[in-house]
Amino acid sequence: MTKRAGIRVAAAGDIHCSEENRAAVASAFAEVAGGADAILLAGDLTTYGEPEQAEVLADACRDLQIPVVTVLGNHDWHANRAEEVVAVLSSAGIVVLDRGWTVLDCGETAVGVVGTKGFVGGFPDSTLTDFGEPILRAVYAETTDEAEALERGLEAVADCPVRIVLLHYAPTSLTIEGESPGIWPFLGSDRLGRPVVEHRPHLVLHGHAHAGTYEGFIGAVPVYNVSLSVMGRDFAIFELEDGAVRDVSPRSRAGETQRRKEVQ
Ligand SMILES: [Mn+2]
Repeated sequence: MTKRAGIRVAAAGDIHCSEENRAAVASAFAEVAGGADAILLAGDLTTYGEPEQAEVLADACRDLQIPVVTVLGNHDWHANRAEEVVAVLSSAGIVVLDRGWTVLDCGETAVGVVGTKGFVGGFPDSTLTDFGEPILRAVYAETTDEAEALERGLEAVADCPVRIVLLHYAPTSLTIEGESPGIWPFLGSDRLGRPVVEHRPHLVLHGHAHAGTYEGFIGAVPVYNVSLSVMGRDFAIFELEDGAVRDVSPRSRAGETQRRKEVQ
């Protein structure tokens, strides 16, 4: 690896592992690990949340020499076996953040990663309010809890020279543009973006919106939707140095986008 000043993180979301893409996932991870200091995954690691599908990702990561940090996505909950999925991933050394945070030691740079799945709730003009039936208010409260966890995590890593927020659901509508407006309330919530406004991490990553937009921002903070089908490549690569973020991703590979059209 050539010497460089900043640190490099590789990021991807909505990998949707299963036996069908085992070989492709393994080769993509082995390849990217040679040019990155860490891999960050924005959830929907599996197709339906089966532990056997998580094994595919675990096998791709087990022998890597760089840290892999992830959050879960809604797909990883579908079989209601999330605890087993997390156990499989953890056994391979993957750090699963759920309303949590971790500090990675990347050479001489401490990288604080604050991560949680996030949840639904919508954006201005399409927001779910805290009103009415208990079950609907419970949905609202779940998003509140996710946002508060981001707040706590960002406070915890405030002293890290590099701070990154990792989500599955979108914290801004800018990176879901391209999706049908009718489903925006299910793609994320701007309430997840409020801790970002206040704490100004260097980089925010999310997935989930497969037909969304790659690049957006919250205030001055860059936000990237790293869903595979948005990127049309296996990973985005970001270089972080002196508070600045540079997208140094390789060009997309022709033909990969179509192959990855899947439901959210
Ligand atoms: Mn999803």
